[in-house]
Amino acid sequence: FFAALKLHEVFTKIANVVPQPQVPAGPLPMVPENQVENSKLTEDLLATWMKITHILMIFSRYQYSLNSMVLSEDNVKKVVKNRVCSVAIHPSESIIFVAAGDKYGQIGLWNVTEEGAHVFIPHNYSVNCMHFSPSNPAHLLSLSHDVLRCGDVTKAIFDEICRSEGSLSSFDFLEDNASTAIVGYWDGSVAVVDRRTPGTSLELSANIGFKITRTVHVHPVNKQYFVAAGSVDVRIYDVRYLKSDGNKPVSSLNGHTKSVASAYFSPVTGNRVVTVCADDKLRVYDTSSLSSTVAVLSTVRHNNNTGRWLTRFRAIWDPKQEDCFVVGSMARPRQIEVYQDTGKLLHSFYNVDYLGSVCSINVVHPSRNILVGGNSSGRLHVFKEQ
Ligand SMILES: *[C@@H]1O[C@H](CO)[C@@H](O)[C@H](O)[C@H]1NC(C)=O
Ligand SMILES: *[C@@H]1O[C@H](CO)[C@@H](O)[C@H](O)[C@H]1NC(C)=O
Ligand SMILES: *[C@@H]1O[C@H](CO)[C@@H](O)[C@H](O)[C@H]1NC(C)=O
Ligand SMILES: *[C@@H]1O[C@H](CO)[C@@H](O)[C@H](O)[C@H]1NC(C)=O
Ligand SMILES: CC(=O)N[C@H]1CO[C@H](CO)[C@@H](O)[C@@H]1O
Repeated sequence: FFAALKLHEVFTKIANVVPQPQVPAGPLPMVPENQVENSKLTEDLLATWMKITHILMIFSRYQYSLNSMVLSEDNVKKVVKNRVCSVAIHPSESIIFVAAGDKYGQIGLWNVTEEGAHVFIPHNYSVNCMHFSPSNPAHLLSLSHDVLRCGDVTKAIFDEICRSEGSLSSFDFLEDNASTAIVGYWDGSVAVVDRRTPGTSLELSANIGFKITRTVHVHPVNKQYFVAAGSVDVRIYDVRYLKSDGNKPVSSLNGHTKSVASAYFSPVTGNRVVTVCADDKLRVYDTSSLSSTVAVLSTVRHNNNTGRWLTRFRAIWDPKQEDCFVVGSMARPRQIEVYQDTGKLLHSFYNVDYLGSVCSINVVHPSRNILVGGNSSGRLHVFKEQ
């Protein structure tokens, strides 16, 4: 109590010494204390304040990060011999490490901060789909027509996970630990792979009534659901109820009038699916509740006429941004586009000096601002923050 009393006395004394405020009530002009000497510097300071605010107001933080990503000469490299059919990026935060799979079975690995890329040939046919294992990125899984392999750097082996008579198109993990996966077949069916069972055969092959299955993708939260996309069909199934025949979808994503190149769930909630269709449309569906038919949220006209020499476009979500996806483009100058799920074009990545071709296959780093685009002669282009 005495200490508090003392303190009170001290404050009263100080208050008596400090001069009374001279500032009038009401609005005051924003002029600095020693106006005459520093007027130019003050003007600059206030202009800077205005400018940085303006940038923040017209661009979201996300757009700001997209704008900061650039392509330099060093970050373009031929990594595989032929057309890029798949790309994967290692989740490392310090070193940019990418893998590209090509049309004739090559996998190129590239440490982007280094000169050379190194080519391996673990497949006989096109490498259609590739992912680093989410729980153990020492494993690079790669799928070609006849086989799914796991490149294990700790053993220096491209092991075989499953071998198939039918022709495989794509795969995705059913769990983060990558012990089971769903695979799609060009003949339309899908199958489950369980790595814990011995041998390299598939567990269950299921006819889902598709003519073609090009992509399969597992829901990020409810991992029993996967979306399959093929000719004009895009449907969501529950893997727990798959049987060899007579499978009924949980949901259908209707409206496609030509063949569909890809369908992927949004990365955090799975509340959206984006599709690319040969009818020149990108469609975003609202999959927040999985009723038998789900509604289209937005449609974007998008020239998909890649022709026979280029890989077809696949729109992929930015894993860091639940509502934005990335897709190649036929527009000139050559560019890679970023859209919001509302259909709004947010950003175009281009560089007239170093991006002179169409990038059909792209991948975005899970935590850093890095985008990798692959073209049809084995070249990768890495846009990154400087
Ligand atoms: C990759 O590049 C980084 C930066 O130059 C270097 O420190 C690292 O040793 C390289 N790693 C390999 C495996 O070449
Ligand atoms: C790749 O093709 C060669 C030549 O046709 C064949 O001998 C080999 O068995 C094939 N490899 C695999 C893994 O199927
Ligand atoms: C992988 O995860 C699933 C589901 O969480 C679990 O049932 C399974 O035992 C795990 N497998 C391994 C090898 O850890
Ligand atoms: C791929 O990119 C490289 C470098 O940007 C370019 O020289 C090459 O012509 C491109 N390939 C195709 C098929 O457009
Ligand atoms: C409208 C249109 O030109 N659609 C094209 C989209 O791309 C596919 C495949 O390249 C073509 O077959 C379609 O004609």
